[in-house]
Amino acid sequence: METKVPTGRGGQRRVLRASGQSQREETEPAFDSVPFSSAKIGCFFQERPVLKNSFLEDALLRGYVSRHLPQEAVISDLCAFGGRVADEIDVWGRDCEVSPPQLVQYDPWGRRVDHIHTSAAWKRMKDLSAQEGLVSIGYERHYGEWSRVYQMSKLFLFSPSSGLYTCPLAMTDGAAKVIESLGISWPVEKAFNRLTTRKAEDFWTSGQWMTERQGGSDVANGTETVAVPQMDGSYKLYGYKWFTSATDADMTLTLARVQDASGSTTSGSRGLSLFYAEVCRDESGQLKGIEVQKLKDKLGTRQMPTAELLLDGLPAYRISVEGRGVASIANMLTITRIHNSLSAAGAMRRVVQLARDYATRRRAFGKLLKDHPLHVQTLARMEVETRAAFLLVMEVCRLLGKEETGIATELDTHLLRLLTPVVKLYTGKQAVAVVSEGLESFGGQGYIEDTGLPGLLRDAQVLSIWEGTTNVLSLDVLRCVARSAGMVFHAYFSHTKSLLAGASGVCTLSPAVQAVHGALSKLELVAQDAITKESSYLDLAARDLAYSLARIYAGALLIDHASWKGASPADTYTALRWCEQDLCPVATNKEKGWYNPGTPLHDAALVYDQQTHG
Ligand code: MFK
Repeated sequence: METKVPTGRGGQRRVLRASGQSQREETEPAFDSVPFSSAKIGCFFQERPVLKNSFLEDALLRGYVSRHLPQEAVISDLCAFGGRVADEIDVWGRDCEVSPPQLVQYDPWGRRVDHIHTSAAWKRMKDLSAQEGLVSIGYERHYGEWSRVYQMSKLFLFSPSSGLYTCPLAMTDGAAKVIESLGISWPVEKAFNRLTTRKAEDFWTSGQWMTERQGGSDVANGTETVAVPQMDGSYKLYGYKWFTSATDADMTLTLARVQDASGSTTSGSRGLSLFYAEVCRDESGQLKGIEVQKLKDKLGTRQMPTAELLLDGLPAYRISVEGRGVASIANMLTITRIHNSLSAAGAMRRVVQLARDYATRRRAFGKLLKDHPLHVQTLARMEVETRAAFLLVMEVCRLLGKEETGIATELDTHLLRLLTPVVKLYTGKQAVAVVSEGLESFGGQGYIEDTGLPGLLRDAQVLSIWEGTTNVLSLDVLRCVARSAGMVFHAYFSHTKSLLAGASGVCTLSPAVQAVHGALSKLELVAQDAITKESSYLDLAARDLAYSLARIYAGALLIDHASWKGASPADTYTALRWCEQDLCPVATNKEKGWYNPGTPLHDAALVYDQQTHG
């Protein structure tokens, strides 16, 4: 038992403590002058990083939009949306993370129901996506060839706060694109209207169920799902879809092999057709033709339901010519890969924005982090990577917009085909590196779950995996070079040179321009030499080739942006710094003999080294 007596002099207070029958008087420090006495948690609290309007905070995005799409309506919409993301939506995104989806397979009476319960915030994201036009802007085309840039700029602001709702939007956009390219008619006309509406009550999202048990890369050989023709011209699908993301979608596009009258199917890519199916329930409340086997336990992207599905007679319609499934779904892959790249750039931008804000609040070694040049150097390196990623992504959006409004030249179309996998693979890798570095800039707090920061890294890790891994996409680059008989390269070289031409009179940029010209010359030599090489040699060089294409092109884009009349000194500095790196690693590594016939043997001997020592 103790009694506190008012504070005496010197910041001390007297305390009467009971001791047996008597009382003794002691002194102890007063709370207001000595920390850790009463509340025991001290009185210093680190200020958190503050998310501000991501449009106003992003000088490059604002510059890019002012340059290419200076319409007042667009700028004010992006500005308002950037504010909404910070003030309202970001909290919903966090709710999606802390309230992940749950699967209820059976009702209390034992009936199979397969309900995927998602959070209220996830559902709000769906309504918001329709109302803000996050898919529809790309199809309304009010801004002609720049409509995609507008749509993707908005998604860029949304992505890191979206609680991964950008994933269903990517597939929704991809499905709309496939339907549009195949023809908007029965049975997909209604679906197209719903995918591209601004009315929340009508809006549908789509899945893209491509991956089966044998894997998601080698789709041609890994797809076992069969399509059994029905009397009315429709099909029933039977198969096991191993990795279906955003499984709460209203419809899906998926691949299957049509069974002939004898029950046989055609193997390989030629046997695959594309199907459209609605995800709906029968009168008893059961999913029609689908059983949700389980939700996947993933490293990140936990906000979003990803499931294993048994297709057990799923009613579907074939929407491609028989055997043209892969070629038909390729349009979806183009769109989802662009969205993937956008998410990568968005994640980088977010972590840089938070880190630079934090550096104005966090004090260490006697000064704010922003006053430590080494810290700011690190942030500047992240900023350079982020700017390059942003311009790469916007470039594919620009080309996509041209293609969709019928004004793309043949070279533009080749360039879009080449750059889509290149940008996806490069930004996916950059995102992991930049977000990881970003977490470090918060010290230990970057590793603490409820700051929301670690989720950025977990979610970034998927970006190099889904929609084609780095190696699968590098090989896709080789395939599109071969299929176009080199035309994609021709488009690449000519457009890169035209980007540089605009900067020829800008002397501050000349070291960067020279570096890109030099790298292009090296790349041209590698390409000429490659024609004479075996495919095994080319495969080994594929990843370095893709990286070279990305780095050189990003250099040209940064230079082009820096030579625009509205550019800032920071734009010039970015271009110079970017172009100081090895822009053409394929030439560098070729010189080292990395693709020579003996190298794979050495690689394998190293990887499987079993030698015991001593
Ligand atoms: C935040 C946003 C993220 C979005 C999240 C979505 C989550 C969903 C999770 C997943 O679904 S992950 C599954 C991802 N899987 C892939 O991305 C597949 C990776 N594998 C490939 O890309 C392979 O290269 C491919 C399956 C396409 C290879 O299949 P094939 O049958 O060996 O293709 P082939 O023979 O090379 O090409 C067949 C046709 O398609 C050809 O047309 P033609 O017959 O007219 O000549 C090709 O030109 C065409 N094609 C193939 N790839 C193309 C393409 N066309 C355009 N672009 C492409 N990329």
